[in-house]
Amino acid sequence: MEKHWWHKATIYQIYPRSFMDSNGDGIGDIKGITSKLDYLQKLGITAIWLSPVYQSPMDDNGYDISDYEAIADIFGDMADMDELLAQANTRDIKIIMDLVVNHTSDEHAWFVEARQHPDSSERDFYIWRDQPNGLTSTFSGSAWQYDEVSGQYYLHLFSKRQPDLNWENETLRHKIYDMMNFWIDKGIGGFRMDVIDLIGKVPDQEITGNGPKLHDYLKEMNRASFGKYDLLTVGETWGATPEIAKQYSNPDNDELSMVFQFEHIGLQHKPDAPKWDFEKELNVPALKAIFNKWQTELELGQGWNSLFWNNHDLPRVLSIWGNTGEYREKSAKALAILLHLMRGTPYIYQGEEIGMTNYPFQTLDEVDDIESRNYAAEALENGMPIDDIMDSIRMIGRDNARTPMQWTAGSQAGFTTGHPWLPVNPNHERINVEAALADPNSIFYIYQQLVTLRKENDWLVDADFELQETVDKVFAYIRKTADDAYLVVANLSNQQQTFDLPVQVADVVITNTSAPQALASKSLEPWDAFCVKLA
Ligand code: TEU
Ligand code: CA
Repeated sequence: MEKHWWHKATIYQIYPRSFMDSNGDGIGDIKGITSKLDYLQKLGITAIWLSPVYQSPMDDNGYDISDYEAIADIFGDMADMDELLAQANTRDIKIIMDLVVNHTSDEHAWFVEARQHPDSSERDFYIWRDQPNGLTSTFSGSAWQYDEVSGQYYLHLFSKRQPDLNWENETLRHKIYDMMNFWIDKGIGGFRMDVIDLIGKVPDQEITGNGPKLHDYLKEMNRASFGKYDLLTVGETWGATPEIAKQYSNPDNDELSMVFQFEHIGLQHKPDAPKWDFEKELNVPALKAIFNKWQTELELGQGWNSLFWNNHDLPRVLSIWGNTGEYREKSAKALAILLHLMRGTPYIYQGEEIGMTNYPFQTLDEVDDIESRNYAAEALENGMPIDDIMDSIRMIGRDNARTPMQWTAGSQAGFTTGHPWLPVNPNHERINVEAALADPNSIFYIYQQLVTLRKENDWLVDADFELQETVDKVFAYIRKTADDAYLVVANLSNQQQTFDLPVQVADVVITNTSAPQALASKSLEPWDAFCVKLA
């Protein structure tokens, strides 16, 4: 299998609004990111996935783009972006841009023209119908918005201010490819592709994900833009199965490098229920089965996966699946060791490396995210008690991932000298970068060690995955090559668990406990996790 740089890379996701504010307006910005590159270089990551910084009315915090080739004023300007690229590249850190091309903002020039002039060529860049059908928006309500200028409805699978693009229109597609080449020519390291599985939609048949022309469009995009370069392209594909993931990421298919699939994340809510109907406890056996499927059915050379617990849309993993009390640090290390030693490219979401947690939102007016606000409005209308609504938002609302990065124990966690756009978590007094760097046993140094292990060990890419039979709450697997075998074990519970696997240890690779003792005693303390090389 041809190896690429991203097979051994670890990627760090930055949500620019919340990472670092350089000018005191309470909003993170590009200069703030540049000022923290030395920290990221210390962590050892190879690339940054930068959530959108383009011009936007910020209806969905930048996932509603009004100009793909301009920087939003609150984040800085194109000179700042060029400086970030230059400063990152001198540190061998690539910048992966967020490509949001399922939809634009309703303030994009194309949509303004399309809406005002129904006979314009831009009209067909979007999806207009005389009557709505049953399609609904992820952000609540119908996916069709009536527009009085033309008396038609336009499609928006997300907010009313995010009209879906019509990928059937060839002119539109080539304008997207031109924009992608504008960014490629700036020396970026690749693209994360927002809800890319939706661009093949067939609205009249109410088909949204995995539409019939989806892979044709991706092959055309590959040929017209990134295919000529060694870039990382990762598609956000909520509905992917291992078979579909092979279509996207088989090197012979000339589509993408890898996918973000979310089957494990689906365990955060009840089956076939909206995310707000969250599961209170991690179903470890189900988690093992999902990872076993993905690790074995996406065979080496036939496709490639990402590995993640967190992103800007998800609750902090410690709050929903880990422990935020006495085992906060130990559970964070266990989850990191378990995930990063599988096959795939790991993604670290800002603050995950220091064990940041959800935020204790008290009232609705503390909540910013349009998805949560629309959910709350709809749920209130349906008579749901505000306390139940706030329970859901506190556990699984997207703002939990978007509270400011916690740099110090000081004022506003060192994120801003002004008033932050979203409140800083009070626990920043003990959970912050400064404290983490000063503590050799911090979560940070486990992540740093995992990042280095991946860079230095081919087995992390090549070795096969064999799930081990264990008690429910223990997740154990062996990574095996022709010559070596590595055992990874994690007790994903607050209780002691038995673990009896007769093995000979040749070497301890990484651990948050005393691995040999745990193996000898045939029992694991809460959140014990380790990797050992087998004799
Ligand atoms: O998210 C895709 C998406 O569907 C998520 O919004 C997800 O369904 C939901 O958050 C689950 O809680 C991408 C971006 O990551 C997200 O931030 C954007 O809001 C969305 O697309 C629209 O661009
Ligand atoms: Ca700022």
